[in-house]
Amino acid sequence: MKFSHAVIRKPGRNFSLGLTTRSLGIPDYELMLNQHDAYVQTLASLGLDITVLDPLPDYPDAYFVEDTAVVTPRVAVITRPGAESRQGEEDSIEPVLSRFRRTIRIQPPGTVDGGDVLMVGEHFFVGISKRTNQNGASQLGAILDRFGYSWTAIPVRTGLHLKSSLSLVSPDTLLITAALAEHEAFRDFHKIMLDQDEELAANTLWINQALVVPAGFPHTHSKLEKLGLRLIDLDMSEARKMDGGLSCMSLRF
Ligand code: CIR
Repeated sequence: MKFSHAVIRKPGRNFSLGLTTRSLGIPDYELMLNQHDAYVQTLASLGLDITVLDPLPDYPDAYFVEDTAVVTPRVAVITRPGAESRQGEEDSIEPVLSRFRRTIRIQPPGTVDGGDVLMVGEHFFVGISKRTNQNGASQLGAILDRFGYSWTAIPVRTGLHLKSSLSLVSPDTLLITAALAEHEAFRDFHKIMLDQDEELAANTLWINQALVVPAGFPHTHSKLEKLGLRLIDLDMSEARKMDGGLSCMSLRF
C-alpha cells in the first residue's frame, strides 16, 4: 500500500512520566525532541504529508498516537486504549482523522491499542494483549468484517503489543521473533527471524519502498539488507526507554 499521510504528535515536556516497563534510565527531553524531529523529517522525505499535533499535557504518552486508532483505506477505527492513564487520548484524534475517513469508535468495555494491529493488505492481525482485550478485538473485528476486511486474533504472550514482536517488511515477509514465528496464522509468510538479543528491533516501518529501522541492531540490519529496500536507521533510544518503537509514533495512511 502506498501511504500518503501521517499524523504525529510532538512529545510533551512531561513525556518521561508516561508508562514504561523498561529500566533503561530516565529519558532526556532535548534528545527525544531531536530524535522525534528526525522521525518527522524521515517520514516527510518518504513523501508523506504530515500533520503534527501539539502535546496533550494531561497525557504524557499521547505522542504514541498509533495506539489511538486503526486507520484502514475504508474506515478509521478510533480505539479505546487499554491503559487507564491513556483513555481520553483518542478524543483528540477523532476530529483529525474524520477529515480523511469515516470514523467508528470502540465502546467500553472493549479496549484496543493500535500497536496490537498489523495490516497486511486486506487482512488484519489483532493481538490480544495486556492492552487489547477480547471484547475490543471482537468489536474491531466486526467493523473490519463490515468493511470487507478479514482478521485473525493472535495471543500476545511477550512484549507490550503484537507489533513489539513483528513487522511487515515486504508484501509477504515478516520480521519476527522466534516465539511468534511458530503461530500458525503466520505459516504462509516468509520470515526473517530476529536474533534473541536483537528482539527490540522487531518494530520497523515499511513506507513507500523504504524500510525505517531502529539504529543499533547490526545483525537485523544485515538480514534486512537482503530485501533490497532502502534502509533508513533512526536512533530510537529515548522512545525505547518509554516502551515505544518506530510505528508507535505515527498513524500512517
Ligand atoms: C505505553 O505504555 O502505552 C507507552 N509508554 C508506549 C506505547 C507504545 N506504543 C506502541 O508500541 N504502539
